Amino acid sequence: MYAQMVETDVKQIKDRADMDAQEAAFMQQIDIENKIEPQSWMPDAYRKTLVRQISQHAHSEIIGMQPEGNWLTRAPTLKRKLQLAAKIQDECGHGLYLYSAAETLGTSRSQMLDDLHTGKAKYSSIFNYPTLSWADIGAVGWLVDGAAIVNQVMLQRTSYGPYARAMVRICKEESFHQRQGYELLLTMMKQGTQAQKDMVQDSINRLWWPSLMMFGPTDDESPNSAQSMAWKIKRKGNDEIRQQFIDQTIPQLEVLGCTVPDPDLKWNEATGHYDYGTIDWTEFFAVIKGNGPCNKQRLARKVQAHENGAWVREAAIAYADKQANIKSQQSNTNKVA
Ligand code: BYC
Repeated sequence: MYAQMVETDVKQIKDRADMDAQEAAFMQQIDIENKIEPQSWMPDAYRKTLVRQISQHAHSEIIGMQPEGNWLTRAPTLKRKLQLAAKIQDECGHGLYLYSAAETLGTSRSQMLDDLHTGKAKYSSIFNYPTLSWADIGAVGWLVDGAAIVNQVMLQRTSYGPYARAMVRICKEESFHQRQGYELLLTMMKQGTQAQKDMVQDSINRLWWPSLMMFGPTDDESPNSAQSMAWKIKRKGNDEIRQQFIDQTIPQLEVLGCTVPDPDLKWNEATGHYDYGTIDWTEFFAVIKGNGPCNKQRLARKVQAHENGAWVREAAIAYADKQANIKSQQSNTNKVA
């Protein structure tokens, strides 16, 4: 699983002097901040890069429902259960918008799902970690959705119109998710027992580093960043948004009264940012190659759900065929009359 990089032909950035008139005109649209739309001409590699990123983003939203669904039946109050159910439903909606956005590039949903189910397409590394306690639900909302928002706010300005527009609504919903997660943790820290406070700290200890990994490898190890930034698919590099996330999250951590498992984390007056320790990239690459704690379980569950849903797809197709037949019979009758 995940042994290969998705081939998008972007090993090096093309020099403007080597572009034909069509590609130069495309780059000019990018330069002047015009959105690229489904009917616009675009280089094949731009299309493939977007299909790769948008479909992987969609898969992340869909697989991301699993670690949260794990706690749905064990939510401590009705209010928390409703919040969690609403959040999971939102993630599903995000996945569906994003599949639709990717379909405008000429791929099909069944192709994207096949790529996910056969391990060819990735999804966010973070969802290969387990949710072991109720506090993890708060930490997923606060840290995971928090990290996702930093990235997605930037993607609202991505150069491909359907992706940028999908991001606007998604960001609004992710902000709600982030706040519900933080409020959940704050309640446990301010009103909880010592055992509940320990549960919050334990959750942050386990999810802190995986959350930082969500932004992808360092810029010098990121094969796609340079070209994606030249095309304005990405507006900032992986390291810049990771830093932005750390800078905005640490003051919130202090309000919670918790710590992160990083002895090197400290405010740097000179740079105006937090310094932080080295991320374990060996762990990251193992997880994205399919060897994280929950990869096999997540994928098996997804494939099983897809197989269990076959009858729904068949029924929907049969219904659509029946309606189409009725319509065509009616139009034939009208013609005869
Ligand atoms: N996990 O060249 P790079 C959510 C891969 S879900 C797995 O830097 P790029 C939520 C990368 O794909 C939010 N793989 O890549 C849902 C590439 O491999 P391929 C999810 C990763 O694309 C439910 C290779 O490593 N958000 O909000 O320029 C509940 C080299 O990387 C990861 C998105 O998907 C990773 N963390 O930059 C709660 C945002 N990082 O594909 C919350 C959209 C890197 O060449 N995606 N890889 O084989 C992006 O913005 C970019 O794809 C990334 C990576 C910044 C993630």
